[in-house]
Amino acid sequence: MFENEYLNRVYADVERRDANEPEFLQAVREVFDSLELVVDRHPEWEKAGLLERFVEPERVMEFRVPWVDDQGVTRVNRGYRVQYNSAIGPYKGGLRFHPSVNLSIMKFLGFEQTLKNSLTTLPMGGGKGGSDFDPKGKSDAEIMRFCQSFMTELYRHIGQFTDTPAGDIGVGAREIGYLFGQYKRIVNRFDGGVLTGKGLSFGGSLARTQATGYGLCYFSAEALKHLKNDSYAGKTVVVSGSGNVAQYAAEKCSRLGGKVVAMSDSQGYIYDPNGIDLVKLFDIKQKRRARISVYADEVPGSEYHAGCRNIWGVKCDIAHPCASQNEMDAGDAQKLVDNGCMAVFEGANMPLTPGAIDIVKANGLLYSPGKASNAGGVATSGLEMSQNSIRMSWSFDEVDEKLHGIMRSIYKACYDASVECGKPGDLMVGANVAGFLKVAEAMMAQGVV
Ligand code: NDP
Ligand code: 2IT
Repeated sequence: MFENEYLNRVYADVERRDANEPEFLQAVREVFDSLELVVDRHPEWEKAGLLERFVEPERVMEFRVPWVDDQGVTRVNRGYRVQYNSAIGPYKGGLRFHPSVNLSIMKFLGFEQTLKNSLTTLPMGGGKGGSDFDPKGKSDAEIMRFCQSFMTELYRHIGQFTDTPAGDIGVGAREIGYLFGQYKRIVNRFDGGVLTGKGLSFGGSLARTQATGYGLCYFSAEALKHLKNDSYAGKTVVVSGSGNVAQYAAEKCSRLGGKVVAMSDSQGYIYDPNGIDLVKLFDIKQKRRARISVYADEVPGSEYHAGCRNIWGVKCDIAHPCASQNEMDAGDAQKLVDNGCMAVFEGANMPLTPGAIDIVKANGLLYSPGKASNAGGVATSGLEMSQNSIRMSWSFDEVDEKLHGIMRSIYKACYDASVECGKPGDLMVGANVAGFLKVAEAMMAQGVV
């Protein structure tokens, strides 16, 4: 499967031990494909069991989360925290509340987060957590009781020098607020650095809410400029999802001159040939927490179509998948190609299946993996921790400028590594190799731990 025997052997072991974890295997395989280009140069890795250690999370917690719903019925969910790798800093990464959450998804996200955090230039290791709890249709009181129960177990595993969770799918400012409140109550300490994505009144950073979406567009603009001497100006853009990442990606690329004509949720997508009205969209999603179909009910000239995958049939120049893993398969990617799309930049984590990546790359589209292009969120979480440590808060523009600089340097690191590997412009290879080399160096320096 791989040309290198060491990669083959380690991958075969992962495949055997983690046979029931398809998303984790998918993430490992993609990275190993890229490492093929550097592993021969590092015979010391095999001797130190580096890859064997890298594919094993340092620690996995799985726990019961009991809570009582508004009818007085006891419910039980499963909670997780995967402390994947702490070679370059304390574990850092989001919490996901979604019914699909399982160990495979937690591990793939922790694995990706480790490489992503390495690319940010900040000292953060990788972790991820969450629960199969479904926030949809739950009252505020139910969400609060669930978050309190979740934190009642999680608190003993986290801390600013140990592990700092944040948001991800289904976990936004409201949930982080409830989680922080319960943490503070249990430990009797205002330890701001224990969670990021906090509200602005209790230690949150300006621009963290916007950071993943904005960062995605800063990265993409850099790639468009450097590789194609082009920009968002005049481009038609499709953004899947309509959550935190999608909303602010849509806002930033519109500001940079793109026209976003389609967005989605897990049930369907909207098409608005005039460009999505973001004030309306933010009102529907942030204030009313309603389905995206409401947009088509309220905006003349727009349409709603059932089936979120069909969004990839909408003609566009640039595609930003910002919903969830494996949301675009080979057939979807082929539709983008057939419609003349020039670039796919990932906002979500692993939104393209391996088949979709093959098609996008084989047809010469620009492509960036989420671990590079969506790293602005966690990078700004790192900036939130810095502000908490120095007990100061920076202005929106200061944080945004730092974020912009970080995204530029991530792009440069990916591009430089792609050149180094003899694949100039292959940002997937560049991200995997650049992200891994820093973690590898730190792991080698710290001995067999
Ligand atoms: P949100 O919960 O705010 O939004 C998620 C969006 O994706 C919703 O529109 C949701 O639709 C849709 N969605 C979720 N699951 C699926 C699915 N299985 N199929 C189709 N659509 C789905 O999450 P975020 O915007 O925070 O996260 C989106 C992606 O970005 C995730 O992959 C996340 O890991 C990644 N990411 C997030 C960062 C952050 O800072 N928040 C940072 C970096 C990456 P519906 O409402 O119908 O469920
Ligand atoms: O996938 C991700 O990078 C996130 N969900 C953000 C993690 C963080 O710690 O801000």
